Amino acid sequence: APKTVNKSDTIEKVETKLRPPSMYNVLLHNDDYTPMDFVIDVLQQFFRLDNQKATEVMLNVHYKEVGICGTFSAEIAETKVMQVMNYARQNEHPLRCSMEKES
Ligand code: TYC
Repeated sequence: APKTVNKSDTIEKVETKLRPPSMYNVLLHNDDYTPMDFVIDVLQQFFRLDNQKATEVMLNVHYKEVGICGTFSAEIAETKVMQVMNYARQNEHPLRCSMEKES
């Protein structure tokens, strides 16, 4: 933010415009081994989707290889990715989750 300063070094103006945070899509990736019911469980637990919406997102990923589970600020998106990856690892499924900056 530009600061304009006069000759006696008194601050005349500081830009105070606020920008909305960059947003990130959290993505789920298809694989051949993770059970469909486990993916539905992940979407309900970590993304608060109801059973119908979770099933729809899971099938979209199954057929199209990748799909969006939700869109969040950077910190929340990072947390979701970690939660999903940890939960998948604990249950010994190869499910992958990642994030991308929203266009
Ligand atoms: N392809 C998996 C199966 O047929 C199901 C699946 C869906 C796996 C979505 C991962 O992100 C995923 N059991």
